[in-house]
Amino acid sequence: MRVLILGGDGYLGWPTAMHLSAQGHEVAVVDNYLRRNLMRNEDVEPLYEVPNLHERVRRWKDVSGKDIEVYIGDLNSWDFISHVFKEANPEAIVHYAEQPSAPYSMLNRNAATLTLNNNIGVTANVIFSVREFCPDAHIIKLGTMGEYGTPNIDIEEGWIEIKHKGRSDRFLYPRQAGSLYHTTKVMDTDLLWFYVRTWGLKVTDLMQGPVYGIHTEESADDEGLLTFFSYDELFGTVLNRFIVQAVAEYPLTVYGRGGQTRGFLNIKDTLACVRLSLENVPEPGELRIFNQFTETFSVNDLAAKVQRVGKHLGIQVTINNIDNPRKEKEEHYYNPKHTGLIELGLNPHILTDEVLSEMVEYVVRHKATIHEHKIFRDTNWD
Ligand code: USQ
Repeated sequence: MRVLILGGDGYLGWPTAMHLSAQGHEVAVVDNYLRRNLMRNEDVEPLYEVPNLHERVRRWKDVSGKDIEVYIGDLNSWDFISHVFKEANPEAIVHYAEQPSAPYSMLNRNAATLTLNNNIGVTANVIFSVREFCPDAHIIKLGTMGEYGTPNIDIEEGWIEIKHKGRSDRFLYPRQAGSLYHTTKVMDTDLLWFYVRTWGLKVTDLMQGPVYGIHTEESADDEGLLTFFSYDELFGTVLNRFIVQAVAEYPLTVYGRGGQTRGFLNIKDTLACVRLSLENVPEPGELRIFNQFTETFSVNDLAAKVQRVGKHLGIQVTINNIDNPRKEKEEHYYNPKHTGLIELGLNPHILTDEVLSEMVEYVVRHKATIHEHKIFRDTNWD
């Protein structure tokens, strides 16, 4: 398939581009380096430098023999996005092109408006571009499990049947996000659902949990193909952060009581989930929603695992319960369903001690470039 990957420079975007290219799809990537710029502006560059998209694509061609087209520009600009869609004529669009950080969205008013304008604006432009240039194309949108929040009932896979005064109907499962970033994802879902109903678009919305991991199959032959590895408070996800903290012998930053529970997945499974969604196309007029994670853990569970693995590797890991900078429940019920992607054929990579050890050992090689001041800066929801 001809696939356009929006946000193709990101933590997930670049590995997805290589994975789909390796599987024989014709891939083009689009990015405006928003995340790179935000990381530089906020002084939170990742653990090691990664080459720009043009260089990444050259390296990929060297190891795989396959071409990936690159477009650099802002998808919020109609001139730019319409040029890209006309030229690439995609059959599927993987939409990652969003400001991806919850803490960044809560930093200040500028960060909040950037998140709102970028995330909602790009999603709207994607919808209008599909309608105008490729109405049969399938939009695969990266949403987040955080759209649901942590309700005191089971979380269904996108939809819920509600019985009320003797009648019943099917609705989007209630959403109640915990940050402005997560709220923009709720707004995206609403926008997509409106245009699915109105224009009969084909959409898959992937409610993804926090991702961990560094290596994917496609990055095995050249370290220059590795994705960003962020460990800072703004752009690093919790398990990646804990691994770097362990290596730096910095006490693990468990926020509050640490009972916050989320659905996690290995970056390799993100790629598999996106490919399975791509290769199993929904019907026109269908908003298909999958809960994209493989295992649930509390923050305390993760800290204990990292501590145990650290001990085996001769690293003494300490855990520090610090005042929670976020507004979130620290102990709660959490039982989200996640069968849709398994039914499509997902074969999960489980978080074993071996997987954790490999990550720790890789980070040890980069210990010299860990900067402690990036680890915690107390970005507060207040
Ligand atoms: N946490 C800590 N200590 C830390 C960092 C995080 O205790 O040093 C806690 C947070 O308070 C939260 C949980 O760990 O309860 C997860 O935090 P996170 O930073 O790994 O994840 P989050 O901010 O929710 O966002 C990440 C990605 C985002 C994605 C989301 C999926 O950055 O793009 O949408 O995971 S989910 O969490 O399911 O909404």
